[in-house]
Amino acid sequence: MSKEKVMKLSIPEEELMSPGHLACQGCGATMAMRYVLKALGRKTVVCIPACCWAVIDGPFPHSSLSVPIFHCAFETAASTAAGVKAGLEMVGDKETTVLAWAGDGGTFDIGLQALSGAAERNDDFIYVCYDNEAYMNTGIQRSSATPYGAWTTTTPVKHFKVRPKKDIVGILAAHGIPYIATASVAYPEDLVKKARKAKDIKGTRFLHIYAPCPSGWKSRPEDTVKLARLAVQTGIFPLFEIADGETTTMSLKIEKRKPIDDYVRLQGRFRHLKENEVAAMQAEVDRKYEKLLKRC
Ligand SMILES: Cc1ncc(C[n+]2csc(CCOP(=O)(O)OP(=O)(O)O)c2C)c(N)n1
Ligand code: SF4
Ligand SMILES: [Mg+2]
Repeated sequence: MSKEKVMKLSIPEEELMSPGHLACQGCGATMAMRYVLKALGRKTVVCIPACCWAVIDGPFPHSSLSVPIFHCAFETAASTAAGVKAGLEMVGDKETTVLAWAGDGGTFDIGLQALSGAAERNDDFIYVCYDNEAYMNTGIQRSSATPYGAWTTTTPVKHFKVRPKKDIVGILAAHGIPYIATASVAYPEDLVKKARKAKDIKGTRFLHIYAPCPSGWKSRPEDTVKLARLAVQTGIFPLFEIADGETTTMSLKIEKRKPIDDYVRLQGRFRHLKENEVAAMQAEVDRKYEKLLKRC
């Protein structure tokens, strides 16, 4: 018998997303969708509000996804998903996973009311927010997910964003929903594991996926995974899970976090920042990371 080692892939081979989609080169949001669909499988319906992903899948009757898509209004990802789930149950389908798929603008800002309502009712669907930290589809406007220091077209260099990123995970945790996880396109095994875990839980499940955007971050398409990895390794975007709004578990504890300099340097949206401003950013990352560790 051969002693050759066989590597076991934890990511399903089946592709539910085809090439030929309409995203920019190096789009993190596209990688996020590919991994999540691999985890959830064919029996999935996706509800997509206005966002880059409303364009990426292609014009009707074409689609880069092999699952049904329900395009809905910008603010309605969660209420649409709740309605689709109720409709499926009415016709006796209890198996299909309903996936609300929205950007940070559609989640942190305009869709927050619908999401809060669904989370309070514990409606039964998975909500993914792919976070590229601005309203990218309409030309890079600031959202409440945009971090301190970033340039956007509505926070120009001389008036860069001075407010911090909104704590969306904290807001969802306050609703006491059964499952929340952060995930990154740089850690696909962890991402797929979390999406699979979410699939097997009932109630509102929220995945916050970090998805670099070369066009909006003014970064190189080939640096997308590097940036997503640096965000985790610096503590800017830690990977963790929260069960029932209470129990917080780190998925990957970074013993020696990297300084944020490399992460900042690779992105044109931070190019204007002075040393003291980067230092302020670093101090805030340190403070938030220590706070998170205390919760675990
Ligand atoms: C009610 C409403 N307001 C504004 C818009 C215009 N609009 C479409 S997509 C979009 C930006 C979406 O940003 P985000 O949710 O972060 O997704 P991204 O484009 O970054 O993928 C905006 C402002 C709209 N379609 N409907
Ligand atoms: S603008 Fe950004 S999020 Fe939108 S398709 Fe291009 S890379 Fe992806
Ligand atoms: Mg966005």
